[in-house]
Amino acid sequence: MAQINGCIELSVADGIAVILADNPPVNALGHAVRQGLVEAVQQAIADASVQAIVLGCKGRTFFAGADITEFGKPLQQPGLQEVITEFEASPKPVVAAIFGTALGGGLEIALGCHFRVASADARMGLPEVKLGLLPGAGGTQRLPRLIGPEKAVGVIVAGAPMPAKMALADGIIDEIVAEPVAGAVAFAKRVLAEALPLVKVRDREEKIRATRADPAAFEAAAKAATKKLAGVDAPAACVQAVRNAFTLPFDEGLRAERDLFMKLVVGDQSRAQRHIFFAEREAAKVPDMPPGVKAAAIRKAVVIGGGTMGGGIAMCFANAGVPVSIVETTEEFLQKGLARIKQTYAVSVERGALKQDAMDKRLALIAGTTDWNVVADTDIVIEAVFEEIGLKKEIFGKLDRLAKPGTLLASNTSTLDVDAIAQSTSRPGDVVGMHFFSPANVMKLLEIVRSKHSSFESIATAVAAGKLLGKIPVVVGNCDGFVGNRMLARRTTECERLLQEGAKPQDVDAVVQKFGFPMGPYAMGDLAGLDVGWRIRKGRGVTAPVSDALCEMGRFGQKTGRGYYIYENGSRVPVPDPDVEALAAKKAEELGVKRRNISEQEIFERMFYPMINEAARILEEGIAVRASDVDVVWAYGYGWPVWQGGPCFYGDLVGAKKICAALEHYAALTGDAGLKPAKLLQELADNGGSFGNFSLTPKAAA
Ligand code: 3H9
Repeated sequence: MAQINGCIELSVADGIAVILADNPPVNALGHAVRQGLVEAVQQAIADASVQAIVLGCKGRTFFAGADITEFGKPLQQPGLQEVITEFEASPKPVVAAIFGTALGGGLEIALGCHFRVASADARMGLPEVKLGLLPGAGGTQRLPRLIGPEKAVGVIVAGAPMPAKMALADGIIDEIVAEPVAGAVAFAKRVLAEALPLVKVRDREEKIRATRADPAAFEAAAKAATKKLAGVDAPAACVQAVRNAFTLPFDEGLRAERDLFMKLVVGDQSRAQRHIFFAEREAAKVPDMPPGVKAAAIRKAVVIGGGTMGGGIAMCFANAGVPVSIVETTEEFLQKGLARIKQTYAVSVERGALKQDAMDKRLALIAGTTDWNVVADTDIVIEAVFEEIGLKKEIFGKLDRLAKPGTLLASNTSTLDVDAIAQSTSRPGDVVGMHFFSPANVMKLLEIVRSKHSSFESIATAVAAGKLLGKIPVVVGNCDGFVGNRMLARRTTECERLLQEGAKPQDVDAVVQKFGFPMGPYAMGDLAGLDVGWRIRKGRGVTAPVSDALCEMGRFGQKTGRGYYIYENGSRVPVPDPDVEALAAKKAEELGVKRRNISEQEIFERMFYPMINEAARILEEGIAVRASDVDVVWAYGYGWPVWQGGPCFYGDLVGAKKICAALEHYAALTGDAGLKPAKLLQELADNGGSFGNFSLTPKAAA
């Protein structure tokens, strides 16, 4: 065996050269890997004893793509396209041995091999679009030649990986094998024995010929794939690159692909999406966590409260294969809650998103009871009852008496004081907040709220539980509304003010949607139910005159057919309502607020800058330890478009100076000192700093 460099080795046995990469954790195709691969394949080609070559990986996966950390830096040769060309041009057959996740450049290098085998549980795909990119190492030219441009455009624009079985059916791989490298070696020997021709994917024309003659089906597929992606650059570039596969000769298509890739990789959208990729992985890391702290195993769970949130959380456990019991106060509430869960699963089955037997398995994992003693034998309890501190304290007192030592006691509170909840037990260290987002079984974000008492073991267990449930955990500090809702409150305040000052809900929603949010704040309020915020306001003794008046009229949003908008006959499409405008005008008059035309620019700034300002306060106080954590919260909990990178990333793009100036203006305009620039934001403005370079020790550990 020859060690080519730190990550590539080459061995020859029985006339077959095996090239193995070892670049933990995911065998990303970084510079050393690319360099080693070229050297290895050239040696194998030059070695007269070698008749065929196998390309595989050590560790947990075949190449999971190009090394994303290298993007945006000067390319160190050889580039991935050059590496692939070396393999493709080999006069000796090359077989890729796929396992784990062959993604992006990983699949592209496999497509440059003459044959591909994969283990049954392997997954492969071209997810570059999720990083704001397109496959830049031949994927857009080779995949259409294997599966046809119509299918390829869907696969590349969606960026979703496919299982080996599907890849086999589509002709992406040639065989499913029990063990990747041994299977690939056996396959290579068969290629030699049967003298199979070495047809390069680049030379295959049969799947693109028909599209070249009549591209109508391709154009329709491209339109369908990009339907909801207006304003995002990468999907359109993917489409153009795949179109090139049947309109241009291969080498020209490859050059055009590289040009499109280079343009995207330096753009703000891809930078934003790459930022979110790494931010998501960073968010669960707790900087002051001592080494060696272990998360407790989660084998059984209890959820207190079978309402919408409780039911959704119970579904998360069942979906992850963990038995869960729901505790309710009465049999009637319990049955109602269980029926809602069943109904939610049934809708998924109807839509074809879930198989009936999977639904049955999940339902079998969910039990319900009115007997609190079930708490005595569980690893985690998540309380999901009404947002009422007295009630929560009472429940935690009870949990304290009943739960075995070491059980993680979590509250799904969205705003309340987790320190106070923890103090209602004799084991405050075991208490954390686990704030799920609605619908809990769908939304990826999980805010893990560490109180000043939370032990590191509890935090680690909560993070591990979040990952087990397929969530993206972000560890945050304890304050009113934590990270997400605290920032949202700033936007909500501006929403009320803008109505009084003369903006219409549809104008504001249009601005927020144009930025890329799936919904504007008023349509969102109508969907969630306006009574929720009304109740919270009443509890806190605050008013929002227009919104309060709507609620007093029984206009709670979609569920009552009227809210900020009208919803006729059960429709979910918001229709603007002149009555709301009239109501806003009336309230403005009562309050002495002068109404005026409000520009799109002002709406935009008032929707986004106060939130960015609040993010700065949140960072100052150590409620979030990284600006990127704030971005993850907004991307995964509130629909902030990933190609806009999150509030802090976006704030850096605009620049703290510009935001501070606008905030000073709006603070003067509204008389709200809370709109004045936060200390940190002002510092960034004064010193030319950025959120991206901000760091702070977490509050709880300070
Ligand atoms: C591409 O290929 C472009 C080409 O078309 C053209 C080029 C010219 N690079 O996710 P995990 C790190 S674009 C660098 O927690 P899992 C990750 O940050 C690429 N680093 O593990 C983390 O680091 P840390 C197309 C990477 O088991 C660690 O590895 N490929 C890369 O849950 C573990 O990651 C993709 O988009 C990378 N490519 O999931 C695939 N990938 O431990 C992106 C991961 O310091 N990767 N890291 O936090 C994934 O989807 C998942 O990581 C994967 C494993 C499914 C592979």
